[in-house]
Amino acid sequence: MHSWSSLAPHFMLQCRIYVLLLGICSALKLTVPSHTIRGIEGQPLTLPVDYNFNITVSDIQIIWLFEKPPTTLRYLLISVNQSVVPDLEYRHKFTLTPPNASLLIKSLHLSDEGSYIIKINIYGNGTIPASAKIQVTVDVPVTKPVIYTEPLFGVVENSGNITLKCTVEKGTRIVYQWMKNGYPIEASTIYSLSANNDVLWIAPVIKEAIGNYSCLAENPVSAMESDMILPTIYYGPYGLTINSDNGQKLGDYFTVDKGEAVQLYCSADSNPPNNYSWIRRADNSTHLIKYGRSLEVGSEKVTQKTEEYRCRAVNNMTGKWKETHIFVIIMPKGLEQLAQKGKYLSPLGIITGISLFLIVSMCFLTLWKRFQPHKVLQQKLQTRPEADYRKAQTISGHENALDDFGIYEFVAFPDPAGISRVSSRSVSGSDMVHGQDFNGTVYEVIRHIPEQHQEYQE
Ligand SMILES: *[C@@H]1O[C@H](CO)[C@@H](O)[C@H](O)[C@H]1NC(C)=O
Ligand SMILES: *[C@@H]1O[C@H](CO)[C@@H](O)[C@H](O)[C@H]1NC(C)=O
Ligand SMILES: *[C@@H]1O[C@H](CO)[C@@H](O)[C@H](O)[C@H]1NC(C)=O
Ligand SMILES: *[C@@H]1O[C@H](CO)[C@@H](O)[C@H](O)[C@H]1NC(C)=O
Ligand SMILES: *[C@@H]1O[C@H](CO)[C@@H](O)[C@H](O)[C@H]1NC(C)=O
Ligand SMILES: *[C@@H]1O[C@H](CO)[C@@H](O)[C@H](O)[C@H]1NC(C)=O
Ligand SMILES: *[C@@H]1O[C@H](CO)[C@@H](O)[C@H](O)[C@H]1NC(C)=O
Ligand SMILES: *[C@@H]1O[C@H](CO)[C@@H](O)[C@H](O)[C@H]1NC(C)=O
Ligand SMILES: *[C@@H]1O[C@H](CO)[C@@H](O)[C@H](O)[C@H]1NC(C)=O
Ligand SMILES: CC(=O)N[C@H]1CO[C@H](CO)[C@@H](O)[C@@H]1O
Repeated sequence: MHSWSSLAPHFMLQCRIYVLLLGICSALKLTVPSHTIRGIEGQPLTLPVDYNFNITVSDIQIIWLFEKPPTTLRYLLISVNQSVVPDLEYRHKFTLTPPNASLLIKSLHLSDEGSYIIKINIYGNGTIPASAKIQVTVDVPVTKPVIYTEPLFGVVENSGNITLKCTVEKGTRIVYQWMKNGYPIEASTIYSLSANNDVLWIAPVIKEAIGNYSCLAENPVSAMESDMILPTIYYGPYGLTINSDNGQKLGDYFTVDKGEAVQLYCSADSNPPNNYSWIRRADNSTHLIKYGRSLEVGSEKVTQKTEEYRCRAVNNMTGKWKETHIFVIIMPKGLEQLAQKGKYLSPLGIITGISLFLIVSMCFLTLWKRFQPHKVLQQKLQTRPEADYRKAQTISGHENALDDFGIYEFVAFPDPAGISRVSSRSVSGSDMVHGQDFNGTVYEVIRHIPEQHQEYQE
């Protein structure tokens, strides 16, 4: 029998305090572990109940009642001692095994939702009653949600909207949550949600909206997540650039050794992939060279010292296109070596070297002007150190140092933008040589050839 041996001493103490304060303590103690129980439709459910008493009793009566607000109280079953008398209407539904007061519901239906009331009476020296109420909710588990997308095909950035609808076949009390790449989505400038969150609108559609979308459907008894969907958003082209794995790039300029070829790659971010085309610009006219991402420019194809190539990226879904250009400069072998050296020497070193060379050249010019005869000069040149002679050759590319006579102008440009302004202007009667150092300074050496019989002042 339930007896009082199971009562812990501290409970007795607590109970005495309750008696003093509230006067609610009794010889019968009825407890329910949980006042709210969530059940699943079609499954059995136990409503657990515990009770204790510390007096000797002859009869134990257990009564279960059901209450659903619009309807009146319904009687389910009653037990006295070991015998159970169910309401015949619910005979197959509820089970009780006295003296255990817990009620077993065999198979839950949505209609079983409501309040279950238990009343226990013990009869010994008088009758002592106790009762409790348990709230039961019944839910249908959610099935895996499916997302419907509208439109079915892609949407062009900034010119459409996307509707995602989360649907579940079964489930009660569903709470929807949209996720992008696994993170919950809140309403924002591009996202709006329906009242119950089952529909997500993306408007305006922007590139940043691209991601894996999923829908989480939850209720008190289950949670299911849909498969991810990746809406198609057409965008771009963005960030058009031209690159090369060989050749040296400085701003818009690529240098290529004479006799070698440079491989140019054009790239821009877009969906669907861009359709690339290459255009060569010579004088004022442009020629479409080829379609495709890459272009090989052989230095022999570059008819001028500097040639402009344009890459155009076209996204045929967005209807947008971008174009960028680069200049390919053919480096004579000698100057390339000098430029290479410039990588290891300080820019100041190169400048000093060239300045020295210019001063020497100026001295020769003066000497030449003063002692007209070529022969004297020729002899003097032959006595020059071999190193100086070779240096002159490397800069000019000419065989004879005599051809190097002229007025040299040294111009330095601190930025690559400066080049285009100068190099596009043709300087008549002069040669132009480009050079560069790694700091971004670009310099040019311009040689003016004076008229044979013109007096040169200064
Ligand atoms: C039973 O317990 C209650 C408090 O829990 C106490 O007031 C009562 O005196 C007890 N009765 C007996 C017979 O021990
Ligand atoms: C319950 O059992 C007790 C003894 O255990 C007995 O005295 C009493 O009559 C029984 N009550 C009923 C309704 O059978
Ligand atoms: C009463 O019955 C329920 C369900 O059948 C069970 O879980 C529980 O352990 C039982 N309690 C006792 C005291 O036997
Ligand atoms: C029965 O209750 C009366 C008063 O309610 C009390 O005087 C008497 O002692 C009780 N008898 C037993 C056996 O608990
Ligand atoms: C979304 O686009 C449809 C037509 O495709 C249009 O009827 C609807 O108003 C648009 N909704 C929003 C929020 O822009
Ligand atoms: C979407 O998910 C797929 C597979 O998990 C992954 O490969 C892809 O990179 C994801 N896309 C985005 C935009 O996160
Ligand atoms: C790019 O577009 C042109 C004309 O629009 C077409 O002839 C060419 O085949 C396209 N190239 C690719 C790779 O789609
Ligand atoms: C290039 O075009 C400009 C104006 O568009 C014109 O003034 C110039 O003469 C043209 N040059 C050549 C070489 O065709
Ligand atoms: C867009 O370009 C792709 C290749 O880049 C091609 O397959 C497709 O047919 C083109 N669509 C239209 C409408 O031009
Ligand atoms: C573009 C660049 O790096 N310029 C630097 C060149 O070097 C001077 C000092 O030597 C710096 O002040 C510039 O910023």
